Amino acid sequence: MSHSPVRPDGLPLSLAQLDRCAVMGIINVTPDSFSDGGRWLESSTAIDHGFALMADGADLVDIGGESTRPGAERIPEDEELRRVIPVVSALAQQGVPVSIDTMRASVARAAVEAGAAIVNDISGGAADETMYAVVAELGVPYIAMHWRGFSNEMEQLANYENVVHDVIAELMVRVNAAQAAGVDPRRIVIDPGLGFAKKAHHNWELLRQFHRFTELGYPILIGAARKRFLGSALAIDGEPRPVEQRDAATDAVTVLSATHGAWCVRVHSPRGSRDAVCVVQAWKGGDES
Ligand code: PMM
Repeated sequence: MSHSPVRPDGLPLSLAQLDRCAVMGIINVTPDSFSDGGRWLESSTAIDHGFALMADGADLVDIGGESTRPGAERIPEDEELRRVIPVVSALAQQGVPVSIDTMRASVARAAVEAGAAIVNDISGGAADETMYAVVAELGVPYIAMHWRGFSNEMEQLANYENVVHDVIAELMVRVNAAQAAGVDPRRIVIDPGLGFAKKAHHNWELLRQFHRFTELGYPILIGAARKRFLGSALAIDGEPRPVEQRDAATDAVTVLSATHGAWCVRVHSPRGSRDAVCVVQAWKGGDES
């Protein structure tokens, strides 16, 4: 029996051969992301950080130029391109598997032309009507996240009848539209979008019912890293745990995600998650060594 998670077709070899949950290291080339904003804004520091993430256990890196923190305003397309393309290109040239975190088809295209192997679209195609056609043409794996609106409005959109049912229904609308526009269904990854138009209890309910997502048959990506709901779960006397002290909690989510069959976890600090996914794999019996 295979213990490998369901993964998308079309991955670079190093990821296609992986028999465990993959660990994606995050590079936010932004001045204002909630956890690492401003730290990697210079291309050279972002590139160095990419190599450091790989040395620290990441299997791939996710490069984004637009902050998605609640309340953030959008940036112009040329600014997004200026931030991400040199970083994508330098890392991809050195053989690092790269995914591009963007809601813009033009940025996705430029990044793939610069060497990116995966498109990670937090809007699941809802922010740019040309995204699906471009992804279909590029032929790369496509991560479609559940999303209800841009960062400056998402706090007001966190209302659900039944969060698991609603998120799956809305995500499937996007996935079906992607397929109708020519995206290969075997290249689609789904992501419940933790923290995006979701309150803490919504995130926990989505994680609690992880099996409802695996039942859909698509590979799954989980992005819980250092998010606010983890800070609240660790609060003492109502004081949330500070952002930079949430990595152990992130790694705990990694253990559970990998146990439940996630294809990939997206994290800031890969070492703990890498160790965690190796332990889960050994526990499941996937490692014969
Ligand atoms: N979260 C953030 C950004 N991009 N992409 C996917 N697929 N899933 C996520 O949960 C996700 C994402 C925001 O977190 P950050 O500011 O720490 O990068």
